Amino acid sequence: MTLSLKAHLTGHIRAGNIDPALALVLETVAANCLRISTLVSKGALAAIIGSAGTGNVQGEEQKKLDVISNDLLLGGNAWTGALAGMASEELDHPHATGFDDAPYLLLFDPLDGSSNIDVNVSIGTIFSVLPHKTGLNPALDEAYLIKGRDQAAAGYCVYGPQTTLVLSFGHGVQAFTLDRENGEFVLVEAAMRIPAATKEYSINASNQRHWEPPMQRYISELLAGKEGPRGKDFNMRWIGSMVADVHRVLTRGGIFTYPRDRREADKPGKLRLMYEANPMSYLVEQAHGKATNALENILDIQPTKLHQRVSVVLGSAEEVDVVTSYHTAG
Ligand code: AHM
Ligand code: MG
Repeated sequence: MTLSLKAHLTGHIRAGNIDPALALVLETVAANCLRISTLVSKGALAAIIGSAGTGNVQGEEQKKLDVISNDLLLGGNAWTGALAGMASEELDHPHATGFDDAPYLLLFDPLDGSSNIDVNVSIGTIFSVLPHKTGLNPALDEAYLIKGRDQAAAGYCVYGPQTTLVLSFGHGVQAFTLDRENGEFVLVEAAMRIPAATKEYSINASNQRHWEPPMQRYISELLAGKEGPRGKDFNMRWIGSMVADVHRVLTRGGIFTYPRDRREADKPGKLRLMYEANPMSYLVEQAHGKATNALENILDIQPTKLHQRVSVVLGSAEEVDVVTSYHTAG
């Protein structure tokens, strides 16, 4: 028997594991991801390929699909009455929905892996749901500066050969594949689990000369294989879309890292804490993996800025422990 996302959420509402407002938020996000997935699958036929000719708050070039996905998520999630506001990687400041007393805030990277859009490689949407503290103005950045540990839910939708939604609201991690004919997400994995040990790693090796010494040491030991101090061969996979690289880690284990490097002292890594690192770290912990910024648990970082960047090391616990120990030693 197949179980739809809706049926899954309804079951958890009955069991007291999720409140109806949060379930509505997740269902609505999924419905909007379905719309993005339809556009992605049409590619050039839907005129979504190429640059939008604009830049985002971090000075990065925006692709047409970045802008379209952002608008779609903002518009499509505003109506539920469960969200007081939304913050996006593509917006300078948050967007208030008008429901100032609503219990939740939604944060998203509308289209992760922008460099892969035009070449037909997996991309995705990453999202995080935070509690909205009554009294805090949802149009202001401050309302969103909450630790990842306090997320009410997190997830992503990967647009690959299949469109798969992966989410957690604190009761493990579930994966749902889109059944296009019936227009619904169907449960395909009830409890994703990252094995503690792995032989696979994921890093953009072209930045190697810029890494700090502990990361240089770690990767050189993996490259040394059986003959090196780790005593086993490792394989390398790098898609270049965090959402797809982390999906592989959640599916079969591995370690994914986008470390800080020595180029820009004031920029601790490329990835964004609120839109990428926090939701992915929440999923990874729920799947029995670990996530640190090479020094401390990502979910324990107190955010100070909405668009803050962070170094990311996540996945199979044994490897994350090794990387973190090299960075914290002496
Ligand atoms: P984006 O959100 O603008 O797509 O940027 C984030 C992406 C991640 O998906 C990926 O891990 C990383 O940037 C790849 O960056 P690079 O190609 O510079 O190594
Ligand atoms: Mg991204």
